[in-house]
Amino acid sequence: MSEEEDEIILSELDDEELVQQMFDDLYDGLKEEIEEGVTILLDRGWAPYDILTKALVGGMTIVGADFRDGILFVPEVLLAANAMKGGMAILKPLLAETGAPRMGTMVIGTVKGDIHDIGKNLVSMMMEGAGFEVVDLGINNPVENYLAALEEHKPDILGMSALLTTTMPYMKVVIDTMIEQGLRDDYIVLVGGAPLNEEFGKAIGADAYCRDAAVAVETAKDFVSRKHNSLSA
Ligand code: B12
Repeated sequence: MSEEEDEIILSELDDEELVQQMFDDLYDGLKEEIEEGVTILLDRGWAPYDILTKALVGGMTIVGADFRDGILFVPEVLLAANAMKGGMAILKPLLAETGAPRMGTMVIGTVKGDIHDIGKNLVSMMMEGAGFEVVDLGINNPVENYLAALEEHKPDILGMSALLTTTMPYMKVVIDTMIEQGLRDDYIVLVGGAPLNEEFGKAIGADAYCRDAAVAVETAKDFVSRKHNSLSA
């Protein structure tokens, strides 16, 4: 890093400059700077959700584009992901602290062969903030993990995440196994991840594909209230 960059004092930047600087810091994988930036924006009255979407997800979108174009490589992206997680950790309790009424339970995990977890973690955070209890199975989950968690936690919703075109078909393996075991209709199945789309969600037999965490929350609320209404009818 050049001396000039060393001298940037984040707290002296206005909001717009700070967000731009956070994009750069995320790109450079500077976790402490990202944590500082998040704290400054919180002190300035920014809503945790806005910091998450505008500063962190916004920065990750730039990283994603340069990774796709071969400008960034796995080690750099891992550092950026680590910096993003540092910022997310500060926001997590704040997003969960909304005092929302209990909505239901969700089991969520990234499918077998896939280690991407930033999007899944974001969905978990937002769902918790909306009043759902979330059981997070982490990454690289074979079908057995999902089935064991369904059995143990009896959630309303099963959420699966996949970021690779090579791992997204595994979601169908999980759903087909649920069908074979007569379990499919007991759960609302939501799927997500950058390479998916609505058509894919339908084709594999999910209840819905959600393009981002905010849509996931709205969709989950909608399905859970429909489920409760149909049970009480
Ligand atoms: C960060 C990253 C990594 C990091 C992951 C770190 C981590 N802890 O997650 C590292 C460096 C480890 C990595 C590795 C690899 N990656 Co990668 N990675 C990315 C990158 C740049 C960003 C993903 C991300 O975090 N996005 C930000 C989050 C917030 O968005 P999101 O994940 O889409 O999640 C949102 C929605 O999709 C939705 N959602 C997500 N999950 C769920 C689940 C449910 C239930 C619901 C309802 C909604 C939902 O809500 C989320 C929040 O809004 C993407 C680029 C991209 N455009 O996606 C490539 C990308 C996914 N990776 C890619 C590749 C190729 C790889 C590697 C194979 C590279 C390699 N040569 O080794 C490996 C694979 C490792 C593996 N086996 O999984 C490709 C995939 C191409 C393809 N078509 O399959 C991409 C698209 C980059 C590219 N264009 O080339 N990667």
